[in-house]
Amino acid sequence: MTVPDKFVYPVMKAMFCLPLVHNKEVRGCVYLHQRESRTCVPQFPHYLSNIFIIPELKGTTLVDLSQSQIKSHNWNRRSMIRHSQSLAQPQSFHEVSFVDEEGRTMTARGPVVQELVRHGLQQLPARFLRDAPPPALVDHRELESMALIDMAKLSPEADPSSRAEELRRLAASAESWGMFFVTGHGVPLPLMASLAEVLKAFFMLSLEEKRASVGSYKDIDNLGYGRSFVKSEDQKLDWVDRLAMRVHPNQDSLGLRLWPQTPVDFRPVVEKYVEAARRDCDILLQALPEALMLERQSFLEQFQPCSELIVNVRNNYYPPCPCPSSSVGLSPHTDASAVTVLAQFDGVQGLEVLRRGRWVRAPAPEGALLVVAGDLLEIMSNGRVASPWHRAMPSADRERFSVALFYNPPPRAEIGPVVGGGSGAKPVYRKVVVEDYVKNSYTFFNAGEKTPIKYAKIEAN
Ligand SMILES: O=C(O)CCC(=O)C(=O)O
Repeated sequence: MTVPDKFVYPVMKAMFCLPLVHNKEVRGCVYLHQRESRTCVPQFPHYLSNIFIIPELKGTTLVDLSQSQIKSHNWNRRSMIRHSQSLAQPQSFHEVSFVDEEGRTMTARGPVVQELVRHGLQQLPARFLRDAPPPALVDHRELESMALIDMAKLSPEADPSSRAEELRRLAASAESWGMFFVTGHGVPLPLMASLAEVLKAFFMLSLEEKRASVGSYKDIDNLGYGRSFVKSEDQKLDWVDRLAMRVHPNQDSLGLRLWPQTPVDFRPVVEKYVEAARRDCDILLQALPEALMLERQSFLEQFQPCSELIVNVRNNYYPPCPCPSSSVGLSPHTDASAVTVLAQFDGVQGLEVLRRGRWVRAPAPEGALLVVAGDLLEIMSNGRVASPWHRAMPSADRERFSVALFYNPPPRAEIGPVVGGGSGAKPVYRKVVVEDYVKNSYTFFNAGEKTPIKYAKIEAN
C-alpha cells in the first residue's frame, strides 16, 4: 500500500515519519521537510506537544493524514511504521555515460541522492560512506585575507587611488587563495534571486518530471542531469545531484544544449545570468594580469576566437545528509577551467578550500559571487595564481544549491604562461591545447591533489 502522493513529502529523516499517536489511536503521520517551513507548523499547534522532536521542528513541515484517510487505507500503527521503513529503500538511479580510456562509451549507475532523502534514508549507503574526511576550520582572521573585491572600483573610470588599492587586494587574494569574492558585479540581485528560484524549482520537480524536462546528454561525458565523474559502479559517490550544461557555443546542432523545459523560465534566466557573468569574467581577465603587473590583455587574448569559447554551467543540489561527517558533497578537485564563477544561495556555506594543509570553510556572503582560479589560469599566470584544491561538504539539516560557471578558451586554442611583471621567472608551464588539457583533467579527476596540472608542468632539470 502506498501513501497517496499528495501526502508524501520529501522526508528528511526516518524518525520524522513516526505515526502520531493520540489517545492510543493513530491520528496521523508526520512528514517533515525544510522547504515548506513557514506554512505548516502553525496549522497543527495541538500536535506539537505530542512530538518528542519539537526542537527539530524549526523550518520543517507537518503533513497530517486525517483519521478518515487512515481508515480508508486500513492503516494501523504497525503498517504505518512498516511503510515509513519501506520508504527508506533506495529505488532510483542516475545512469551515467562516460568515455573510458580506450574511447568506448560506457554506462555506470549511481543512486539519485535527492530520492534517497525523499524516501527517508536513515543511514548513509556504503557507496557514499567515506573515511571521515578531515573537518574544516572556520578561521575568521585567516578568511579576512580572502578579498571581497568591488568590481565598480576596477573600472577604468573609477577613482585612481581606490582602483589601485582594489587591484592590489585582487592580486593579494588571487595569489594567496586562488579565489576572491566580487560585489558590484554585473548580476543584479533580482537576477540572482531568479536564478535561485529556477534552480530550486527544477530540483523540486519529481524525478520523472526532471528527466522528462531535461532530456539526455547520453553521448557526452560529464553533462546532463545526474552526477559527475562516475567511472565505475564501485566508486565512492558524492552527496550531490547536478545538472551540468554547456551554455556556449550555442549551436543546437552540436547537441550540447538540452535546456530544462520546466520551469519554463529556466532557460531565459540562466542565459541572462550567463551573459552577465561572462562580462564579469572578461573584466576580471583584464584586471587580473594588470594587478599582477602583466600586460592587461595577455590573458584575454588567449580566448580567441571568442565565438568558440566554452562556457559550462554545473547546477549543484546538495540535499541534507544523514551523516555529513562521513560523506563529501563534491570530492576535492581543482577546476579545469580558466575561471569559475560560483553562485551560492541563502547564505548556506559548504565550499571548503585546502590552504597550508588545512581545510578552510569559505563564507557565502549574500549577493556576492566567488571567483575561483582554474588550472588554465594557473598556467596563464605561470603559477602565480594557483587553482585551489577545493571540495563541497553537505550539512545535516540544510539543503544547499550552487551554480558553478566554468569559463574556458576555445577547445582548439593553445594557451600558455605569461611571464614578466617583475617575476623574472622562466615559464614553469608549457603551452597546452585547451581540449587536450580538459580531457587530461577528466582522466585524472580522482588521482589526488593537483594531479591534472602536472600534465602542463615543465619538470625542473
Ligand atoms: O558547490 C560548491 O560550493 C562547489 C562547486 C564546485 O566546486 C563545482 O561545481 O566544481
